[in-house]
Amino acid sequence: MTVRIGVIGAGWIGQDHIRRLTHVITGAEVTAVTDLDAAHAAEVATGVGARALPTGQDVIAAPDVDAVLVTSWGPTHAEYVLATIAAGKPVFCEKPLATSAEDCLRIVEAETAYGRRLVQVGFMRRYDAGYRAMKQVIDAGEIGVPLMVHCAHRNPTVPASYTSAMAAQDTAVHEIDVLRWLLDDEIVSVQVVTPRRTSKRLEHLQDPQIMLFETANGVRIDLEVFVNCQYGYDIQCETVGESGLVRLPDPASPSVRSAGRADTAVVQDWRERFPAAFDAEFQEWTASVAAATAPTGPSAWDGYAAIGDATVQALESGRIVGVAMKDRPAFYAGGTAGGTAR
Ligand code: NAD
Ligand code: ISE
Repeated sequence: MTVRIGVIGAGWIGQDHIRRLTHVITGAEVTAVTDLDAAHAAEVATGVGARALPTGQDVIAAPDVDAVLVTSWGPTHAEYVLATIAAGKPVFCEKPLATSAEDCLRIVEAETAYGRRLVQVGFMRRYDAGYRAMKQVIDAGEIGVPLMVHCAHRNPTVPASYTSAMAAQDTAVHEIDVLRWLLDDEIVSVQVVTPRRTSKRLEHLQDPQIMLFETANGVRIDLEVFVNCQYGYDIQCETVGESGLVRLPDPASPSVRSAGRADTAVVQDWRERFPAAFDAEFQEWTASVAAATAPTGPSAWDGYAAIGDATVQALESGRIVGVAMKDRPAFYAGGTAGGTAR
């Protein structure tokens, strides 16, 4: 069976996933596309032989759409995910699942009431070979019990629409998700420390930020979020255990020696950094839709657990803020990860 997919939002990642679904993975075709910019949606749709539809609701209702991909702006995700659940169709939602814990919980409740998992969240790092190798090392006990994790999440620049709260809601969600999965642990408190601000930022923005998390098992995590670092898209993670440490590898890149220097390029964005992870994520999701089985990747519950309300409060108050999560419904039992994306 070829899964017919409708896409809501044809911006950077929408177009990249449309390319992936059309040319890279097997078993999927894009049949419908919408975007606030109708002319742009028409252009993107024509490029892959799909229809352009006026709204997201039209995409969700379309009879030639078996499953929905939400790649619009974060604040619009909840509305589309809820409407797709109501239509009884599977939905892959790029991160964040929603921009508040309240909206994430509405999705969790709607999916639980529907009685079957329909939602997968785009936390693609769980599919990255480097993170998977780290998890194997930790799970095998090779570094002993994890004690500390040092992370950095750096982007070269961000657009003017990026706010200080998005450092938590849009950027650090990746680390919160992947650390819950790596450590099989939950974040219980957070503090945000604000260093001197870079001059290479828009006036409204606190950048960088240092987020200090504590987990239920007492692991301490420091995460530097620096979204105007200028030099590249740089994701670092080092887990220190009782008897060793494991460090996330950088992407393979040749070292070039020329003119008296040895240089290694730094990738510039998420497309260059995680291409294989995105491909694996979509191949597995498409297969689950085709088989009419529950998605195997990060769930709506994982989307809720990663959302950064407490981190935003910590930034705004300057205090240590406790993370008050609801009890996980039995519906989402089975660890902090979805399924095979462990
Ligand atoms: P973008 O601004 O390039 O694209 C978003 C598109 O959605 C725009 O074309 C916009 O017109 C459209 N849109 C907005 N609201 C809409 C609505 N209500 N209905 C239809 N279309 C709408 O942004 P982007 O970089 O492509 O990011 C999109 C989403 O993907 C965000 O949630 C972002 O966090 C996520 N993302 C994830 C990763 C990752 O590493 N997994 C990387 C980039 C972006
Ligand atoms: C963006 O939306 C992503 O998901 C990128 O992976 C992340 O690095 C960036 O900070 C986000 O804004």
